[in-house]
Amino acid sequence: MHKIKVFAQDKIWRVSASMTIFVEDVNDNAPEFLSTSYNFSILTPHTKNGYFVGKVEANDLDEGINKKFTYYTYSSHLYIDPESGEIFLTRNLSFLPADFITAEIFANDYGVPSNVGNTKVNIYLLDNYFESPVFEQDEYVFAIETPIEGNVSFGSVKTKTPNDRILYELTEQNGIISIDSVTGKLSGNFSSMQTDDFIELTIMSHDYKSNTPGITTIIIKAIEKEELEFKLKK
Ligand SMILES: [Ca+2]
Ligand SMILES: [Ca+2]
Repeated sequence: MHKIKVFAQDKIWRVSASMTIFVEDVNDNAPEFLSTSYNFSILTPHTKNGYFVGKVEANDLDEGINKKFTYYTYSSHLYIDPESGEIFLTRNLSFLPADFITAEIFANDYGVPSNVGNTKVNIYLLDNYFESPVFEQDEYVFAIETPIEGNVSFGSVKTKTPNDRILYELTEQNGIISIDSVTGKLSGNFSSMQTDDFIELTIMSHDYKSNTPGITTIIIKAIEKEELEFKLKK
């Protein structure tokens, strides 16, 4: 919004008027999906027309009409609710030779010209669920030299039989530690940690083919820098 004042003047009179100009939002953002790909699994006996697969979600950073969008897909196997992003099967898939289907999902905004965002949906068709993904260690212990500033990566966790479907997740957020859900790499911002402080957290590994997640514990101990050097010398 801009406010301006306009003057008009002849030899005798001078008049002015204030104007307010509203600048409409420019549609410079495409709807963006929260994830670049989504993995879902279905037990084969459930693959019937109308079966609820899962939900995708996108956001558009524009305003007004430029922010509004609808979901759609060209897949003949899937229907997506244009408003909610909920995905349903349109047919029985048990006849398929593959145990896996993939589809592209789009979100098209109402701006002129409009913008399109996209994501990928992978759906695994299973005869039964697999066992839970077990971590290589029941407990991981990490030492952090204090003082330490900024966000640092300090290690990683891994399951015994890694596959590209496993997702790692912290069971609680403490605002210090974060985990890469795909690689299991750990990072933290330890600027508030003092020597001898320690953090204990639980991490889950989800293979979406499994009913129950794998679980491990990480313990992070803050060690004084000199102490560590001393230990190394010994
Ligand atoms: Ca937009
Ligand atoms: Ca905009």
